[in-house]
Amino acid sequence: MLATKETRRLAILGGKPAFSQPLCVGRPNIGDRQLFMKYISQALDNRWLTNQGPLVVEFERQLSRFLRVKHCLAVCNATLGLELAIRALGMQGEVIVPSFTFVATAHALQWQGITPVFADVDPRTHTLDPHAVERLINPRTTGIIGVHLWGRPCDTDGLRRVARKHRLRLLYDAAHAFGCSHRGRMIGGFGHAEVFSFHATKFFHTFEGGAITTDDDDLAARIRLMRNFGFAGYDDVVYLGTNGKMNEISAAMGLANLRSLGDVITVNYRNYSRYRQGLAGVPGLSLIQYDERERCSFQYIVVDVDARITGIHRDRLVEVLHAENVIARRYFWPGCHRMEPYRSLYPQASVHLPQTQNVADRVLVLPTGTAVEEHQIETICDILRQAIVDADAVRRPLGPDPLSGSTVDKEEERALVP
Ligand code: T4K
Repeated sequence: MLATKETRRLAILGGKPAFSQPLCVGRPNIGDRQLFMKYISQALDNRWLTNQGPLVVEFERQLSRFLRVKHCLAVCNATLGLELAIRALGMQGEVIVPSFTFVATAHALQWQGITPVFADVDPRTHTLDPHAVERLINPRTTGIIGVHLWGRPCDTDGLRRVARKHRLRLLYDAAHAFGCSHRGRMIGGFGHAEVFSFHATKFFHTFEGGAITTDDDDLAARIRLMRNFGFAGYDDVVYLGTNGKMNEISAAMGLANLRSLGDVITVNYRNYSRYRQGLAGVPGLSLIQYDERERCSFQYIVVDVDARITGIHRDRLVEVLHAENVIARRYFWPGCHRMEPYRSLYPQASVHLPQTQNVADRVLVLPTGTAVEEHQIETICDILRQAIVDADAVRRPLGPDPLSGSTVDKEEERALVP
């Protein structure tokens, strides 16, 4: 039996919650406030608040330098950034994406009448499996969108090989991968373009925001036009466009947060190490690892739960943690293909997605970032240990475990009947 450091009654079993306030995944990191206020003051003095103002221009300049890419285009959020990049790359018909991602990756396609075709992931890396991608290619396929999930890089060589062989456009959703490198090269420079998210819940943020990066001059020129309604001059609209601009307040936050980037990553790494120690030797729980030879933000603490060993399903552990005020998340359960409109539109998608369903059923994301203290991490690890020790007692009030996600559910079963 597993030893616990201190036996306290779990809140789910009637004990007092370990935390009086919710401890969330995605609590924003706040950098240098004074610097942020200084930039805001500048923007107000300038009376220049949006439309490619001086702070956005400076922000883009610093980002291109940091990411070592030719073009960096700041946008109002990554979802719109994906939509712009998809359209500017001329993707149409069908585009292959993972289902194991935030739903925005798929929505950015469906929103503009392009069919997202869901390919399976590699269960070790949680990113697109190039072989699975290749099996889904047909004459309607025009592109591939890989997602560097958790900041861990896709198999960029494998995807490039498939894209080249079939003359497909290759875009990366790098929403999680700001500040990360792959084989010594910063993410931002792979594929035809990459899209970052700077949403408040990302370790580096601009309240809302994002950026598209590319080394392709023509593509950058098209996106620049599209981002601003297609305006080439005061009265001169030369292209179909939308409003994808970043404002000066967001750029101010970005510039201030760039200065604190190193400090935040140090805290994230400290937290990751604490979790690694705290969960070491807990049977059935394994922390996903980052390659420490590369640059990495360590912004997601992702635990794989093997319920056959823990004796308690991932979903039950989430309930245990929520009762303690630890708002752990099941990102990205149940997979996009099981969310609307995809669930109704493509009811047979799960046939190709055994690994996605398996991984989505096991993964647990825990709080980290500058809002989380080391002693709180120790407590979270203790709660998880204790839940496993008390698995039988915990399962009783919560009822039977949920069915495995890899089981075809009734609706899907009906859809499969010819
Ligand atoms: N591609 C991928 C792979 C993505 O993960 C995302 C976004 C995108 C594309 C699209 O990027 P954007 O268009 O958003 O730039 C959150 C974020 O809203 C979303 O940006 C992010 N991925 C996703 C992984 O997480 P939710 O629905 O889980 O957010 P929510 O509102 O539950 O917030 C999470 C927790 O953060 C809350 O429990 C409380 C805390 N929080 C949140 C905010 C906004 C705070 O403490 N303060 C705050 O200001 O999606």
